[in-house]
Amino acid sequence: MTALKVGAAARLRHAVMTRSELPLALVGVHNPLVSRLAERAGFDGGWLSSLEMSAVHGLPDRNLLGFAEMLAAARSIAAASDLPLIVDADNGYGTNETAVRAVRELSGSGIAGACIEDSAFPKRNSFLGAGARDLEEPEEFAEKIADVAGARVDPDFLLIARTEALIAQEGMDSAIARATRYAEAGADMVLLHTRLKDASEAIEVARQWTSPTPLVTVPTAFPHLSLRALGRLGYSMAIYANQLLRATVWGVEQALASIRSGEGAEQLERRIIPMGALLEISEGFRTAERQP
Ligand code: SPV
Ligand code: MG
Repeated sequence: MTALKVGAAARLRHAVMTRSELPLALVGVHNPLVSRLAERAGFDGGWLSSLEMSAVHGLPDRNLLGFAEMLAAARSIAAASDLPLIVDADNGYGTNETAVRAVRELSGSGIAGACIEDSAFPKRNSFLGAGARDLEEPEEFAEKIADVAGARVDPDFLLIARTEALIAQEGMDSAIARATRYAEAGADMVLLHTRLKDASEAIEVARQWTSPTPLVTVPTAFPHLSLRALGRLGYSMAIYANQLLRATVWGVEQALASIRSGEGAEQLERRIIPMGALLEISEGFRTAERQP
């Protein structure tokens, strides 16, 4: 299994380097089934989101979910399909040492890459509350990036450095300076996260970014920008981080309401996938069992 998944990092790295005008499209995959469906739908990779995994575990996204839980989820999700998986490793779970351990374990487990952000411990989700939040000092975080870059077991393991400078309202100059420093420290890609709905920051980031290190975006706040539009701006990868869990919650709530309405499950039966389709998916899992 490990040997096959080492290939996932190489495939994803190759895809980043050789992509044409469209950015690679990654999608949040919160369990092996969803990852399998995303692969079937033609996505380039999966994203193991800290927000989605925290929510799935009944926790807020505040560094409460530990690395061991993320690693276990990452391994089972990566084993279920050939979809390369990037793990959202938050701030590396505290110190440089905890971040190094995370990257060493992930890169030795067939995971394709990890994203590490400069939020101080404990982080909180970027969409939670407005304004100031604590970040690590740029030099301190650059050292963390250099440390984890050197700790990779698989040299193809893709390292995304993420700055929360725009979320923390430090300004564009600081965000660009931080990302530049993190790229110099050894990140393969950089993500300057923004939640401005008019996409003005995302547009400005791409306009000001002159380094050859490819840019990643999480377009949650600006869904009106198509993948093609993001590519035209200069982005190499777009991560649709939480749409599938939001769709899941939406579907589950509709189903719950329908059954509770007193009509039993008859109405619902017409709107959900038939049993045969679910069995086909689950039988596919069994027969496509992967061996190294
Ligand atoms: C996540 O999916 O957990 C992310 C992206 O880090 S965001 O929720 O926008 O912070
Ligand atoms: Mg996260």
